[in-house]
Amino acid sequence: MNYEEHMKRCIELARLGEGHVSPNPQVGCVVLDRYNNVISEGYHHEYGENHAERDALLKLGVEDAIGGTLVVNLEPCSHYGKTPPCADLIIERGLKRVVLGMRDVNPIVAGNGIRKLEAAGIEVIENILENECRQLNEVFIKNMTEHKTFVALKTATTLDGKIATSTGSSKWITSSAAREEVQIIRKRYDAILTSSSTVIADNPSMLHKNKIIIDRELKTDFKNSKIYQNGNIYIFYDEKLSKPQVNGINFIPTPTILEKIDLEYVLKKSYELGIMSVLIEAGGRLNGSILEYTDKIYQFFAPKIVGDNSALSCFDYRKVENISEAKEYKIEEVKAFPPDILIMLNKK
Ligand code: AOF
Ligand code: ZN
Repeated sequence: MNYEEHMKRCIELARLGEGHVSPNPQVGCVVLDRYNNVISEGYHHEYGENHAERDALLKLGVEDAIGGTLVVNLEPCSHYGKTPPCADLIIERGLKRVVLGMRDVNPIVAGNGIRKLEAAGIEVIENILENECRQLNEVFIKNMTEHKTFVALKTATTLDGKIATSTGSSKWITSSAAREEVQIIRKRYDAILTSSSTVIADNPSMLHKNKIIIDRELKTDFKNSKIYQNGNIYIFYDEKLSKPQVNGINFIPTPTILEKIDLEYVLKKSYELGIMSVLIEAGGRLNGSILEYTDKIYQFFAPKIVGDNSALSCFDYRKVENISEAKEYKIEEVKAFPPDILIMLNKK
């Protein structure tokens, strides 16, 4: 039996929960009867609600899944959390086989779900489309294993890597299809993160439920900048300044290193605030300085060339002499948003 097609469907179902399940993983599930016909599907819809396996099994009569197979992208849980253990329900419903994409990295579960199922005589098949399943839950994996916020970065440039001309003219480099995709990418992350320079230069709205702004010298206009008009706002500023009082804005005093905000502190604090992932949308200097903490890059390219050495670059923060000092990435995926393209890269 080839379970890959069913696992692909699990991943598709899991993605329906994107933007709603953080800090939990995205999980989808397909149930097959004893003749391998699909009889139910489910996914984790919302943080705190039923897990994917429970969502799929509760749609069936109590005897429907006897002798069947349950396919799921993550090891079924074995703990009492917001809901009882999925492994128990799978056993109760009489399934004979569980096919999974990856073991859970949550230490409370990690292997215990599999042990529980096997102890009940259920066959467990592991690692179906494991890489795809890991990719799907890269944020959850980083959170669980490193206790750190996942950092993604989006930039949109010309072929020569420019984000604006030397006068700051940048609207628009990419076309509408690419810009619509950016809205979708934003929803994937718990917060967006930008700098005072971007707020002052572009006055963007950056619609999102959580916005982090690095404003060391408290230079932005807290009353009138569009970015402050909605969402939860967190402003990181130099701890040596006195804390401003503006309704609805959280000002976070931050240590500096050589007159620059300590980015590691910003990310650590964000994690403590429950922000499990951020999307950086900023200019060349912040993009460059935060690269060392960046797990993933979304780079849109428009088929345009500025050709001006003093135009603003997307990563512009240091002097490099030898090409061997260049940071290297792995291309995960390339997608067309005509006339532009998107390259998704992960840390090597
Ligand atoms: C989910 N959805 O479909 C599966 C999860 O706090 P709880 O009770 O919701 O448990 C969350 C943990 O359950 C999560 O960290 C992961 O280890 C496991 N599996 N979680 O949110 C699911 N299958
Ligand atoms: Zn569960």
